[in-house]
Amino acid sequence: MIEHSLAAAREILSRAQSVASFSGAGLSAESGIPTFRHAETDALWSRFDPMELASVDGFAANPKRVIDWYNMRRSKLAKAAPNPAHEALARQSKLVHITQNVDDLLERAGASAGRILHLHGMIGKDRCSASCGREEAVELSRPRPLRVCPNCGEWMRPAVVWFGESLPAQVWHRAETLCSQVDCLLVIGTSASVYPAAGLLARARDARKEVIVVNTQPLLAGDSAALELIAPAAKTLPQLLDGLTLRTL
Ligand code: BJW
Repeated sequence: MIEHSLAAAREILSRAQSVASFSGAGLSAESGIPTFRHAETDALWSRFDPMELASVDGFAANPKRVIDWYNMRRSKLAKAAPNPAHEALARQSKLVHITQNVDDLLERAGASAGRILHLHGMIGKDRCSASCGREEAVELSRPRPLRVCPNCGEWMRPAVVWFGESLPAQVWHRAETLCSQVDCLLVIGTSASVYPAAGLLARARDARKEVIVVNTQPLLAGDSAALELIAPAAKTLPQLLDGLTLRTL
């Protein structure tokens, strides 16, 4: 069955003039990076309260707890490596990758940073919580403890998008535009439950674009317009993509 779907998906991709990828935490799961909601794994939001750790109010209530938690995740990411799914995507050098992931595993796999749209920011950067404009790169293996902004004295915080915060406007605009324009959206390892990012999938489906989903669990029950490959990304993406030359517009 998966072989049949794989062949059908390759056929769709080889016909498409333009393709973009749209990924979530499942893409990095096989690198040992926990997902947020995947029931079968040790998902972050099954162990931690998102409102305490990924919201402005949670940070204001206990900034040290939030920074310590992000630093724990940074140390883990420093020891992780891209998996074959990142590598298969990175080999498609003309593809644009829209990702909700805050890790840098696509970059480390060799994808060009200019072709990666990080909708939810990057864990490898800090920024001033008062938005004075200060940004600093973070050494993942040696993240610094809670500290104040050297410009304005407010707390520095991870440059990621928390609940209730807007996505970076230009990145979001580019992603939205792409999803209306490409012939095919390749959706990898996301539960598509967090908005507005999840709306990209609906946007592509509404515009009657081809949608191919790679996920270990069914995502689009009953949607005959989309093709779902129910399988792990690290095994599936090389089989799906290698030998094809895809481009995004
Ligand atoms: C595999 C696999 C393998 C596993 N191979 N597959 C009520 C109050 C406040 C806000 C809201 C509200 N109701 C709705 C909202 C809006 C909210 C939202 O959508 N909430 C929903 C949860 C209901 N959204 C926002 O707040 C956004 N901002 C916004 O809307 O601004 C406007 C606004 C302003 C003011 C008030 C309200 C709105 C911002 C969202 C920011 C999300 N941030 C996070 C944390 C980022 C930083 C960090 O990393 O710490 O982003 S949350 C988390 O979820 C993270 C992810 O990017 C995001 C999506 O998760 P993803 O990637 O889909 O992962 P999972 O774990 O859900 O799924 C993994 C999938 O992989 C599963 O399907 C597995 O099956 C699969 N899988 N292994 C292939 N090997």
